[in-house]
Amino acid sequence: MSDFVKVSRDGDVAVVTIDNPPVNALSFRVREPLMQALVELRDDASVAAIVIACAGRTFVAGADITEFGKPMQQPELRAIVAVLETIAKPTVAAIHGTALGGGLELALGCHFRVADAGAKLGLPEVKLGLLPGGGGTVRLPRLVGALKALKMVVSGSPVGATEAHEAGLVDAVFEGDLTTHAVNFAREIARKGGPFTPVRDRDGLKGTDLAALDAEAADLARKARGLEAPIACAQAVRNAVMLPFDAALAAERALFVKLVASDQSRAQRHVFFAEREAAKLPGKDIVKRRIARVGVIGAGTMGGGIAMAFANGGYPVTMLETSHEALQRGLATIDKNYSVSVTRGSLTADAKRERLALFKGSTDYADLADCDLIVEAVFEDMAVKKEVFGKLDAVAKPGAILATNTSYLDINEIAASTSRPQDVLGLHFFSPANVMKLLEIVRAEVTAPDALATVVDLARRIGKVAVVVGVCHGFVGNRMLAARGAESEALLLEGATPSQIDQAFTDFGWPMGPFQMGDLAGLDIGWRNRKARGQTAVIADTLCEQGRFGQKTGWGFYLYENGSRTPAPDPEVEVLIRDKAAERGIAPRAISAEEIIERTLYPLINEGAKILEEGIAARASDIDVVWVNGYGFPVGKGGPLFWAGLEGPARIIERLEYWHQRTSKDVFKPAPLLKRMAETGSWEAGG
Ligand code: T1G
Repeated sequence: MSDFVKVSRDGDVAVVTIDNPPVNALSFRVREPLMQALVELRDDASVAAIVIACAGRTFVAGADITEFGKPMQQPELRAIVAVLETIAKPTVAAIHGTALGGGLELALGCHFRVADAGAKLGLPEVKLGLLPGGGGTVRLPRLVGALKALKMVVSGSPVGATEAHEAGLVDAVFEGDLTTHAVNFAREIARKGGPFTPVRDRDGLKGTDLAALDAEAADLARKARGLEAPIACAQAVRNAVMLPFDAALAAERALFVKLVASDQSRAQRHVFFAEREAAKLPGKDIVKRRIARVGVIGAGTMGGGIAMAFANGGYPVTMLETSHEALQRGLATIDKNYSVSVTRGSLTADAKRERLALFKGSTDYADLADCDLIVEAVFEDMAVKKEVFGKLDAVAKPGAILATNTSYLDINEIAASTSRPQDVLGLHFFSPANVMKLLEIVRAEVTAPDALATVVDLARRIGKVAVVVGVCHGFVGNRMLAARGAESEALLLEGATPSQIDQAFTDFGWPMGPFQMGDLAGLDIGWRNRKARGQTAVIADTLCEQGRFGQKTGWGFYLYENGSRTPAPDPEVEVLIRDKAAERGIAPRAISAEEIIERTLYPLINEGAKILEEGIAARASDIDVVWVNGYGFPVGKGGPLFWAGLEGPARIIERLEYWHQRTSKDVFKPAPLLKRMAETGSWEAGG
């Protein structure tokens, strides 16, 4: 008997309970006793059936990701599943919480799977730059069909118990005491008698429409944006259709071994743990404040999205606007956004009704008096912010957390304008706030630890990835973005075109380049920000002076015909760029994609190093989480500071010094911490 695998009996049914908190990962310390238990129970004639269940909040959430990259200790999951399939008596997996990756593969080794009504089942390995390595790509199609399996394996998204039941993945769904239901289910099956067909022999592949499968795979491949894992996943499912079972299993193994050693998977595993690390605050067991109702000031694009993010998390929201018209406009936009989700099928009409019922509109600050958290999302102007926080200070209840959604203003100054600076912090959402996962939480100098801990926990409850940062202009994300933006503009003047630069970024793995992104977000936002700071960007400013704000005005760096979102190069912009360059005596020259990446991403990394030196970010991995979740940095590269390790810090410094010499620009002056990282290989200050 082991601490991690316990065997109990309910009459002639044996229950094997895995107990490896927090998520019952299939670590070696679980696999070894599990294998032993299954062999013993297989050979124990007094046992008529076997149930595999888990203690704690979830079924097995996968292989132990921390073991990857290290020599694998035997037995491996594949060997355990192979033994499971030699067991003649019925085996039943009892699934509650999540059965993910190796956890679902273990369950696929059983003859039957029963699930709690709230359970989720999936193979998310692709999100770690991997593919299922325990037979999932070969067994799942035999249960749910090749097309369904392909979608599940390439998306990595789990399915609910009901959908799993409809698809044939689980045999029964229960409410209440799952283990008891599973034991009764197993006993009934055993009483009816076998033979019991292992999943490997099921006929789910019969009548597979290969053309449809290949079409789906091709469509998914187009969306992979340079990631290897989705392609490998599709190949493995196709192998399951085309090859005999064992040959397909061996092919899956070969693909797995290749991917697990890849830089992409190392990068994606880095991001997995970095997101969890980012939510850890210094100090133990800080008592969090109770958040029952949220107030949002401003019903514009950001305010509306923020309010939806909280309502989507189940929080009642009071929306405040200066006028009834503005309020109704904001609420109407929210209603429209939910209707779009219903039309798309990502939300039911009932859910829409439930969420809208959480909204209360007002034009009276007094109606915020019962809110535990109030988020301000008004015009980005310090005087306006201080006026709002002054009113909030007067009406908000003691202990309420007062948050600003500013994306660059000094939060210490805003906090100091109230009588309760310890309750003030920044909640920097990214547009659209109800969609973007990142939440940059800005701690001001005197923000109380319990206020911080409360909003970090709240972020997780509304499905956001939280990163805590300090106060500086632009915080972490926008400060680094400014370094990249300035060089993007300089490259235009020196001869590159917006399309050429954007192409270099999409080839690198970004969803879109800086100029398409600018047009999507609206060039006027950056313009207002630069004007507020007395800064200029000659080309972007000129475009804005002409009313070229991007998609929202149908023209920006690109043209958007008749409201389309497809950017078309605009010859007038290229003429404008050449004219501005000529005015500055800059002769155009050919610029390579390599130079574009070098001159935009190396300064970005360098700025990240400075941010770490200043303690604005607590960890290098926090900066990676900000860029992957807030700015579309390719997850397969792990974020800018992880990528710096792959790219080679010595090369980055050499090229920064080269450009520093040529341009005398500070953004190219290598930061001391970057130099130390090149020597030590670690971003940790003491590394
Ligand atoms: N291995 C190791 N540690 C894990 C882990 C795993 N599979 N899953 C979670 N943890 C740690 C996590 O780092 C955190 O640690 C703590 O558990 C709680 O996690 C052969 C190749 C299950 C939905 O991809 O998606 O199987 O920070 O904060 O929000 O084919 O964890 O507290 O120190 O995320 O409640 C496939 C990964 C693996 C699922 C729970 N499985 N996990 O979410 O808790 S590859 C996955 C999750 C594989 C096989 C292959 C989530 C969760 P710490 P948490 P949560």
